[in-house]
Amino acid sequence: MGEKTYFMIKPDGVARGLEKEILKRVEGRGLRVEEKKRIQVSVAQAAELYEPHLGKPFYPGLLKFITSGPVTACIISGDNAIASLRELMGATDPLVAAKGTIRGDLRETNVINEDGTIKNLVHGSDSPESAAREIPIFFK
Ligand code: DAT
Ligand code: MG
Repeated sequence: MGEKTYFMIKPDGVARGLEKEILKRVEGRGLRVEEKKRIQVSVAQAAELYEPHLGKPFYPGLLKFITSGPVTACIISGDNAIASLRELMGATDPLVAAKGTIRGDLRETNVINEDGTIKNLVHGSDSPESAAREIPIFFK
């Protein structure tokens, strides 16, 4: 069944010039890049995106990291797009992300920022509810 999901190449991925390589993997998976734009995430958008993590110890660092430089915001569509993209992304911690995943294959040596934030290259909605909530934060 066709689905849409919110996907974002985070500041570390953009800064390292990995957009093409990452989107090639997404398309190689049979998924479609419906929308794509290079943006600077505002603090308001960051707070809305990461609202489910409010109160966690890494929340302030998360906001700081995602607003630290340009990102590539995307809408990705396709069969089972949400789970398929999550599988392609790999585990949250790049050090344990499997080979063949974006986070596992493209991670840098030092994956932790000074404030403990994880540089894991990409974001993808984790459920249909999250996708429905996250897409309108970035695409009107
Ligand atoms: P994911 O991005 O795999 O969906 P998540 O939604 O649990 O993971 O967390 C959102 C982001 O927050 C994640 O990409 C990196 C950061 N993060 C999560 N857990 C963390 C932790 N224990 N320490 C530092 N940063 C963390
Ligand atoms: Mg998440």
